[in-house]
Amino acid sequence: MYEQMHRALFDGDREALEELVRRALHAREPRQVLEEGLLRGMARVGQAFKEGELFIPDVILAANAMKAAFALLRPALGDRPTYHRGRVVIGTVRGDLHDIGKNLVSMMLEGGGFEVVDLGVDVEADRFVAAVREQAPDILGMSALLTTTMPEMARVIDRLEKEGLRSHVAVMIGGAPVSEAFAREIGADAFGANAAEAVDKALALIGN
Ligand code: B12
Repeated sequence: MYEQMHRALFDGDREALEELVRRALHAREPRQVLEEGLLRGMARVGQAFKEGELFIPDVILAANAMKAAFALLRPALGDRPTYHRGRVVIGTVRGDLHDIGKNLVSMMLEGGGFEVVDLGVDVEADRFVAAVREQAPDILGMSALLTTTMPEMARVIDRLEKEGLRSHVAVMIGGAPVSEAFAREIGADAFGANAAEAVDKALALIGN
């Protein structure tokens, strides 16, 4: 069944993927469907893109199918009784339009009991700063998938410092090219390698 999901992602076949996810949810754990079905499938799409087997339009179709499948999984993942643990403002940094990972992190954080304010993609430093001022989140999450947009994370942290807001919010960063070392280098408080780790790190940051 997971193999079929990977195939549907490869083919960008949204309807087939949705149907497979609906069926899987009767028999499997939602978290397993997410990890074994969708995430592993998307990793294979990424690999095929890198090797020139798939092209950008294929990846966009796969991404759209993935989004639709997430939407079906979301209620199942968030089904457990949750309570308000803290607020997270999250976004993909300026110049970067990748949002699949960020959306997944948002979804898992919500499932983990956090209130999430999602600023979307291509978010300017000014907007991050304004959101921290207005929403007073416990955590600011930033995502970057391009090596060229990673420095934008440092710029946002600088701006928070200049505005006197840095001590009011913990900063957590992630995205495929981002690392623990980079997080330390730019003065972020945490790095999450994947959505599950993002939840663990967020809980640690708020002292849970
Ligand atoms: C899908 C995709 C696209 C889609 C994006 C669709 C969308 N709505 O997101 C499209 C086709 C639009 C696209 C465009 C481009 N892309 Co692209 N894309 C990818 C691809 C194949 C998969 C990314 C993905 O969604 N992965 C699945 C998710 C679940 O994983 P993730 O994003 O890593 O997120 C996880 C963790 O990183 C972490 N995480 C992520 N964010 C955060 C945030 C926090 C706070 C935390 C704690 C954790 C966390 O948790 C997530 C869940 O587990 C990658 C290849 C790859 N292997 O990453 C290339 C890739 C990122 N793209 C790349 C490139 C070059 C581009 C383009 C420049 C291509 C072009 N020539 O136009 C454009 C740039 C557009 C722009 N300005 O942003 C390169 C980047 C190379 C580099 N070193 O910078 C990659 C690596 C492909 C490659 N090997 O060349 N892309």
